[in-house]
Amino acid sequence: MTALLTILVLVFVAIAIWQMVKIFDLSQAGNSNSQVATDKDNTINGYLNMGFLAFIYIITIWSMVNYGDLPLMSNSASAHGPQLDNLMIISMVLIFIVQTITQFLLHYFAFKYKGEKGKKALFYADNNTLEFIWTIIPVIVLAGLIIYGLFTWSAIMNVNEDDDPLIVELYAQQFNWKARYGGADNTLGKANVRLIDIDRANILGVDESDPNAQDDVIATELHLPVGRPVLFKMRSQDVLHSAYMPHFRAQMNCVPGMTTQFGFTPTVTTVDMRQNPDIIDKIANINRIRAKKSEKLIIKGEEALERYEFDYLLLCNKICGKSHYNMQMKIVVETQEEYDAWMDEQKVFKNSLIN
Ligand SMILES: [Cu+2]
Repeated sequence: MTALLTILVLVFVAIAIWQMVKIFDLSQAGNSNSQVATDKDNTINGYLNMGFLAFIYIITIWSMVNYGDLPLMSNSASAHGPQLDNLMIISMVLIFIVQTITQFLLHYFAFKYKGEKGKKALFYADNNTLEFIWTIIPVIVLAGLIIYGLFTWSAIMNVNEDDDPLIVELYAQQFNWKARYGGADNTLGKANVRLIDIDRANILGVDESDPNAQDDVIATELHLPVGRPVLFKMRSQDVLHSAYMPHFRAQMNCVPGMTTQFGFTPTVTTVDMRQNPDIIDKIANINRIRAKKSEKLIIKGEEALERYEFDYLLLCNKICGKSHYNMQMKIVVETQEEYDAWMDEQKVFKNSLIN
């Protein structure tokens, strides 16, 4: 922060000096140095402008070589994930091509028609064919992208209730998540923040009189059986949060006072994802960085960092307060048997209350 402020102060001081020099120049009587650019000025600026174009291209290539390897971009873990990744990749490739060409044209024409003594601009009023072409091409491309996006969106958002999805409530509060399962009947009991009773450990405000609520299970880890559609019902206790499950290409706002929903089918178990070569590379890289940091920590007499192991995560993606960055819950995708075994260990709602 101090560094940023120092830089800002230096920038403002530089601007002030520059402005003062300009005022001084202008106030000189019998000013001989003209404000009109000479051919030499224009040529220098023309080449600087082309140099800037080269700089943009070089920095783009450099970024792609150094940061272009995004293993998570091609390893979605949900049934709809590949559709969304396709949409993303098509959009990015299109934007990249259009940007590369238009950026070049912008700089090239500025260079080609730079001011020169004796060169006069041609007055060219309009050309309907040209205008038609540069209107219709973006219209077709954009309409195609938007319609494709809308179809993808509705395919993802329309959860078929006939598939008997597992119903899970994601409950957001500053700054943690809880997952609530419907129990044997797969039906969530009614809940309302007004029913929260901390003294009795009813932390989600579940309605104790609702028969559907009795076998509900509240967990601090989100376990999902692989291959079964899940329908999430999101609630928030306090402010806007956003349930973000990047590996499953899922995100939905959690809004106080209403229930939102998002459904997906997990397709890869946590165990299988840990075996994925891209993920192994990524994790190895993270652990290399951790090992390097640990060396420094040990020299300082502090504890070394733990080895990192891959896990799916539910993150909060709305800045919701001071511990927002750490608002997360582990997601475990497992086989139906493992899921059932885990569920058997959980306490049902009616037995979790303090009387
Ligand atoms: Cu949050």
